Amino acid sequence: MSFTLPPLPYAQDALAPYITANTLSFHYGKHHQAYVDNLNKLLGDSKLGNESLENVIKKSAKDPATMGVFNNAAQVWNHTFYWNSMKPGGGGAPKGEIAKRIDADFGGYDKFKEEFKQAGATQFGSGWAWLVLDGGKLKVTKTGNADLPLAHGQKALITMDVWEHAYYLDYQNRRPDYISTFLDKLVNWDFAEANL
Ligand code: MN3
Repeated sequence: MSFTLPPLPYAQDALAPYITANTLSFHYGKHHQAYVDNLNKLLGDSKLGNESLENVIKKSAKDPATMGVFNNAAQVWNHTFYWNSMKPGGGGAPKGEIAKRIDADFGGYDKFKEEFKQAGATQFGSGWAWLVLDGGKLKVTKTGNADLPLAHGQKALITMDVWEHAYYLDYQNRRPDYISTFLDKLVNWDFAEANL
């Protein structure tokens, strides 16, 4: 069995002008595809390849001998989760259960926003900013490179890619502008709520 690239949940130009089709053609079409291809190459005929992607991630985490498998498997998972963390016409403050939980655990949407922006802006080098459920409480976290909440016993609700390839074609070095745009125009709260 081998892993395949899941379809994007929208057209490549659907997030424009905030994230352009040009960015998605590279980020989804080249980077995400490369993680899938590398993972399949590294797994070869190994039995691990018959497991779910989540199990491959859990079983390869924290062992230096399987670091390549972990990095590529986690990046396959992270990117699929990231595409779903955005939608055309998304962004702004959430409604419903997720809004209540954000109010309860952060003291309001503005406080959450500040923390999430800070996490994304201060992740040194490549990585991810997350909204996670950790021990029944919502938290903002950041991870380096391919690392992800699943490897830390947390449940991911939303992620934002802060590797340069996620924003450089549209925002160059302006990572804070990309982060603000993600929150104001793109974030998919329906997805976060479904993950609760
Ligand atoms: Mn990426």
